Amino acid sequence: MVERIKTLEIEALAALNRAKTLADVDSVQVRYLGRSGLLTELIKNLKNLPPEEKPNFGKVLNETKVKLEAAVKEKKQLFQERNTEQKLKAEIIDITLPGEGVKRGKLHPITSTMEELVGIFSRMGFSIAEGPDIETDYYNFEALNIPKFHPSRDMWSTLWITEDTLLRTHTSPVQIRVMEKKKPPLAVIAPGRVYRRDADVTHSTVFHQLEGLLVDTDVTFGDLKGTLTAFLHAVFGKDKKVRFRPSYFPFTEPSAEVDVECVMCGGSGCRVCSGTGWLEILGSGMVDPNVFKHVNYDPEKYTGFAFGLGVERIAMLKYGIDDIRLFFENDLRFLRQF
Ligand code: 2NM
Repeated sequence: MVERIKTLEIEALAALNRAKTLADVDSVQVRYLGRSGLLTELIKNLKNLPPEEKPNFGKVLNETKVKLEAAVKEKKQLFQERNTEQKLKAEIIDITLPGEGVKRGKLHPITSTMEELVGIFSRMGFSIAEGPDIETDYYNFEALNIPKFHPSRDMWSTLWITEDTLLRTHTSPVQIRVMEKKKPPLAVIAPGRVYRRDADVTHSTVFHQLEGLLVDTDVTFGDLKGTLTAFLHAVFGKDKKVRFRPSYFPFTEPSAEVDVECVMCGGSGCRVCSGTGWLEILGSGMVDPNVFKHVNYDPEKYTGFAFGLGVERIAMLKYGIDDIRLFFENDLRFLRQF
């Protein structure tokens, strides 16, 4: 009997030695120490032995049981530690690896140009106004002294939506809406998208305008000249010559176009200025009394000047770009250069 117990012990210890995983240890435990394990069965059998043999066998069985239990426990601990170690090793994060880096975006050249131009007028005291891209005939034309069927409507290559609605061809309707709501004195600029049925190297169906309006008592053409000269000097440099040329717009009288000395050739004449030495930058004029009548301003009491410019044209001159379409293609090779 003692022999059998010893053999069992040796077998069990050998099986534990061969164990490669926690599951192997578990099965050894079940086989020898489980509820119907080999050792357990022997212990259960104790009660059938003659009384004089019980103490000795009981002692040996118990010693073996304690020994095996300790061996199982030790082996389990070993595997558990090994498992934890492996898990930690697999989860290790190398904090010395270089990071992904955040790719930095930048403003579109039209956005940054618009911000620069708006900034100049803001510092002069103009406030910013905005309005809808889809307008009515009234705000885009009628209120600006451009009646239905008038031949001057041809100038705006309009994209019509219905008989009465259109994509605004300029931001002037914004100024009409401002004048409807507010009494003079006022000084506002209207930056925004405008639309015309026109597309080539210098014209885009969608482009951006910055228009301005100043109304008060006793506003003169001299105020217009001073304001727009200061603006052009801020954009192109104080050393640049500026000139005012008579022109025509239905909503201003008198009207003038404003030129700046060519920034490409310094006025000697080149391809960009068509050999004239001058670049046409702004349209402007004194607000026509008919416009004031539409917004219930008394033309006998108030005078004002207004102006407008194309943002793409300024950006093209600023950056030496000869094709307007580059601004709308979103080619990163182009956009990354600004
Ligand atoms: C221009 C040129 C001249 C203009 C006029 C007005 C308004 F609403 F006050 F009548 N807004 N903008 C104006 C005047 C625009 O752009 C070439």
